[in-house]
Amino acid sequence: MTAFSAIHEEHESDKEDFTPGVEPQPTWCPGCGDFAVLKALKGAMPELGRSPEEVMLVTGIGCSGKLSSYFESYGYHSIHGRALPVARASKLANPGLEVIAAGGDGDGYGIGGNHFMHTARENHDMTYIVFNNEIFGLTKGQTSPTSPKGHKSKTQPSGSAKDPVRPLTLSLASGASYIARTAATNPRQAQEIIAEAVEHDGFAHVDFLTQCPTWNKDAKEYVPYTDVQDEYDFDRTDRREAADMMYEAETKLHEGEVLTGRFYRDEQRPSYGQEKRSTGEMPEDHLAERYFEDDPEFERVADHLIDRHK
Ligand SMILES: Cc1ncc(C[n+]2csc(CCOP(=O)(O)OP(=O)(O)O)c2C)c(N)n1
Ligand code: SF4
Ligand SMILES: [Mg+2]
Repeated sequence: MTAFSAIHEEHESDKEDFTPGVEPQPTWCPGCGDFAVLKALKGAMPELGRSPEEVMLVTGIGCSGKLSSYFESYGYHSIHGRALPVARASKLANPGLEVIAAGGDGDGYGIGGNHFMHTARENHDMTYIVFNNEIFGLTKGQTSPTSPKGHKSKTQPSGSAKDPVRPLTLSLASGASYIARTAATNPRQAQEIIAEAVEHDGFAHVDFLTQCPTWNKDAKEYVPYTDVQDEYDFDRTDRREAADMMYEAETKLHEGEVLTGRFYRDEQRPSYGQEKRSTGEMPEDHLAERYFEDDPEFERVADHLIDRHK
């Protein structure tokens, strides 16, 4: 196995293979929804037959950004709002990696909103998990782009005057080809959705509702939740029907009803990489391999990293 052919080989892995030797225990607060994302991700990977050396996890900054420290794989803890550009570069350089980006609502829908919009538009083949706790958690509870109107915080003591971002609608309008919402209180659905998102060829966006009991005490625990597939009759391959369903879910979230599930899927649209390779704009051989295949020092380091996981 080389650094460029790790993926698609047969693997038997266990969720414990994704627990790192260094910092195996997350330092999130008791009751934090972020634990559920880690659990779902660790559960989905063996289900898909993936092993740590096949995965690149890129995170932003926030409590959510710590995910890459607690998950064993290639990882990159980037800067606030910039997980997606790093994830895109990783996928372009080595399409043989399963690339996952993750970060908070402030990170992805606020400061990184521009990257979110264009990564979706270009349909880069990756999974993007947004930990949506409706506040800035790490910096102690300030109002975020998804905080509901009227939400009181240190930055908005009289209550937020602004309507929140509609993440699912924004994602659809931008061009994501797989869009789902799940919740920390719904672990089985969360694992299934993450597995589906990782398998999807194209930009897969998962809005993951993660309660923050420390700084967002007013927030709901995101229960009871309803799975839209069970309760609503809509065609998730139809943009208009998906858009209506998303609008309803986003409106109801702040009225106390949590609608989760799969909202949109487009299997037909080629991913950025597929499109570029089909027009000859991108080489068939991996860019990373092109630069490093003749470099003995790179090979030595790559082999060493891979040996660690054998
Ligand atoms: C460029 C930049 N601006 C601001 C900050 C300060 N900062 C760190 S985390 C954070 C907000 C995190 O909120 P969110 O993305 O929702 O993640 P959470 O902690 O809620 O998981 C901010 C504003 C920073 N690190 N870098
Ligand atoms: S501050 Fe909130 S989001 Fe951060 S670890 Fe604690 S509970 Fe989780
Ligand atoms: Mg947040």
